[in-house]
Amino acid sequence: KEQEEKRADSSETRDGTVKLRNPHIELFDQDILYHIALGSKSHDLVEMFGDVKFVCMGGTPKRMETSAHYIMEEIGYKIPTGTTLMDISQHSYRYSIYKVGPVISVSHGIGSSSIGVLLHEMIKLMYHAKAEDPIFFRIGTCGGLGLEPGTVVISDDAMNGLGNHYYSLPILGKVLKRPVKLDKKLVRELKALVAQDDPYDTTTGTTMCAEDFYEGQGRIDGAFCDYTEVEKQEYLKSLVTQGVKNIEMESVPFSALTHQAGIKAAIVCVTILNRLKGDQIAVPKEVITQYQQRLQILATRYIKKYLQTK
Ligand code: R2B
Ligand code: URA
Repeated sequence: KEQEEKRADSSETRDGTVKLRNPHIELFDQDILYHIALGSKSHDLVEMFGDVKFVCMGGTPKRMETSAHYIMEEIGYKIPTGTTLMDISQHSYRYSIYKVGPVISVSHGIGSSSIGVLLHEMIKLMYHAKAEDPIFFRIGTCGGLGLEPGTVVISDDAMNGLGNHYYSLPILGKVLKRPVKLDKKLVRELKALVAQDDPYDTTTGTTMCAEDFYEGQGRIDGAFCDYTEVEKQEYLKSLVTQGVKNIEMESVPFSALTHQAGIKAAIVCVTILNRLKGDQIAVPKEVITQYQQRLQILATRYIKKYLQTK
């Protein structure tokens, strides 16, 4: 098992910089990262992002801005008095990027195609910037299976709605399957950062990645529903027996594409409801915000520890 992990780790490039597995890019005069409003010629990407060690992704622009402020406070990063953190990609009107020293906080939107597009551009950004050994985190919300709302789940595996542990994408009329792989050592390191007195549980397990929030997650509260509550319960219970702890919408492309790029990555999500008990999200916004802080806390513990040892 250890050897398998070592082999997975060695997919990182030798000098730590991200290698692109696309021969075409180097032949372009400039590479335009359209959805994040950056370009390899229009911007000095090495100067702007060469120091990046962490890329934290989460669903919404606001949450990633808040997260950037939290990280700034925690790592003691100072920006000039009178200035504020800026959304570097504000002109894209798609994703928002905040940078706090070696940490990027970026929004990814909802679902596979949204995070997929962003991952292409963030991986290329790390390549152009010559960033060394960047670690990618996804911090997000999810539906839990039999877990108390507010539980933090560190994914140790991910699967799609068919139970497959790969990311399938139609490319040139054929389905390409890329294996899902998460860094087991990183999962253990994150687990080790759970404090005895954290007033909530943190667990590990498989994350199911759905292509939809409603029917794709077996909800009965969408605009359509062609199954019964009993069928839904049977399905959710079958997921539990497969070791699935939570359901969200980005884990499969995130873990497959970071692995494909040789980038170390982890997914940490907080459950905002127990799907065995219902479908509607009735928790007040403020409570969800508090839950989400738990993810920032864990990610920041890792970031601080990492920065202290470097
Ligand atoms: C969790 O929450 C979002 C849907 O509400 C989706 O992005 C996800 O994975
Ligand atoms: N996000 C999801 O994708 N599903 C949930 O149930 C909650 C958050």
